[in-house]
Amino acid sequence: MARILITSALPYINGIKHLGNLVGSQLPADLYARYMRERGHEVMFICATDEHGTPAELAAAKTGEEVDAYCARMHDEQAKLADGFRLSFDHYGRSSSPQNHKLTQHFAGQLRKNGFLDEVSEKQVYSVADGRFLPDRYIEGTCPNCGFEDARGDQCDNCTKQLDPTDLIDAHSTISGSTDLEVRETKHLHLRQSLLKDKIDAWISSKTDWPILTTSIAKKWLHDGDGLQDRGITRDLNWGVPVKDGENDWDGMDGKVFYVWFDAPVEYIAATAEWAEANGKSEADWERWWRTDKGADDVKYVQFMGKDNVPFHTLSFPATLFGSQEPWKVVDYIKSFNYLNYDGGQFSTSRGRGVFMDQALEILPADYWRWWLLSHAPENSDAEFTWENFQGSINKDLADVLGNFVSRVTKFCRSKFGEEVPAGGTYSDVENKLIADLAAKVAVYEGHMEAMEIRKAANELRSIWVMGNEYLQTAAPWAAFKTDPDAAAASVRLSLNLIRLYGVLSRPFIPDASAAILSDMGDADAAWPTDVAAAMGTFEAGHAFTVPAVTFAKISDDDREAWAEKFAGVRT
Ligand code: B3M
Ligand code: ZN
Repeated sequence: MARILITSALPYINGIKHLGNLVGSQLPADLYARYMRERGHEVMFICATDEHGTPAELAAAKTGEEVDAYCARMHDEQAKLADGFRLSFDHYGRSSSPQNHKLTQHFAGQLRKNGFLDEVSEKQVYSVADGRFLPDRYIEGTCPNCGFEDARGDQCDNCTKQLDPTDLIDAHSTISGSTDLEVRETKHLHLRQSLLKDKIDAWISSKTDWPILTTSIAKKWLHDGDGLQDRGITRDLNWGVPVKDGENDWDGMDGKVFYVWFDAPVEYIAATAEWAEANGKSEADWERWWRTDKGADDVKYVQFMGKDNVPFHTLSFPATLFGSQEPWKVVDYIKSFNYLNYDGGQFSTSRGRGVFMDQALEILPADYWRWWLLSHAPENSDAEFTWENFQGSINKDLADVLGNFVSRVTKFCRSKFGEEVPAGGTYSDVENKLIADLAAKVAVYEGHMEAMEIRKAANELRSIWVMGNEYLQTAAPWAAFKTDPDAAAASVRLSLNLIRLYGVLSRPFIPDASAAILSDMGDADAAWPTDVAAAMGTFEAGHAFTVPAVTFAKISDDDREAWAEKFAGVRT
């Protein structure tokens, strides 16, 4: 039994996330967490809302709420949706928590003590029209690296380069659109990432098993151009973690807060401390996940995120942890994702384009979305959501293959033998071969789940479902029943065990449907089939079940068209 720490990139607080966000980190992280728990490992699965920065301030200003009230409300809303999608976090924290304030200030103090912070008098963009300093995200312009015209002040979404606002060409305020921008002097803290370049470089190079998507982005920013740059980690904002050196004030830093990307990853740790407090645990209980001097040396730490978050997790956050010169756990594996597009364009929060988490749950159960999103996860390239594809996958995989098998077998059994596993007959070569084939395929499925090869795992699971229908075609118990009822009984017995097996294997992907199937089959707590042959003999003659109600309803053409139209515009 291993100990596995899993974190998903923290969703920004400002607004409901869309399905592209969901499949880019939280949902695959949940799949992995569920699977690892199934296999008996000790899992700590952490997520939180990322609550600082200007986006939160401006979103609150829009609704007329105080920013802390806005964040509290939106946190609850996002937590409810996470629950709706059955994201099985051990804790869903808040980056505005006291724990995160304390830890973030602690890291800054360590970095200062160890010589990794510079106090720099910095030139900052001031918008005369807006009467304020403009934080990164409120300045847009052309990327000096790739020429992309809508690059943001902190990062180019096109080439992923981390930027400073003054790098942009033709910069303008996104608040007023004004180009009347002045550069004024103010003091800020810089994290001297460049001093840690060799250490980070050696660390990344040692990660030979990481996805190419992850290491290629990291290496690009380590080696391209001038290499790893020092980065400003403070901002002139009211909302955020006040700049302090541990618990002490910091000269000349009044009114400044840490940059949201400095405190957000620290929240992975702080949220685990929040978990401890919320559950009546001790400091040692969370430290054993995070401090290698306190038990975390045998933890496997896996992070999930979209590709745009990779630079911060491979360079900036490790720089904070290494620079602290304290024994913090650093990530062991980073699973990153490309983008999911929506019907010929991008999902977009700011433009309200696509399907958002709340809307999705209003029209269909979570399992439908989980299955489609995970089986189409944008692993090796960008993927695209279309309503046709969605309808096709759901109707085929869930309704025709899995749902139909469950329903045919249980209904046939009820009509001929009643709602209990029938006695009589023995498994023939056909059944024994099926069991052997299943065992081999389950091993392949487990390998893909272990390796976080999500599409491959979904494909394997689907092909395991298909085997049931193929078997039914061959064994044809409805025909056998007339001539050899014992053979029919054996077929049905095997098929009922197969439904149970499907229920367990499918649980990480479609937890609600699996739980309903297993409960109807009279084995709600069925354990993972470590021995497939033995698992296929679990239900013996006489075991009672009830025919599950419709497990998956098909999506009609009318529904599809109505939804395509409903979600064609922008969300207001
Ligand atoms: N909130 C960006 C995003 O949601 C950011 C991730 C923080 S992870 C520490 O894409
Ligand atoms: Zn660029």
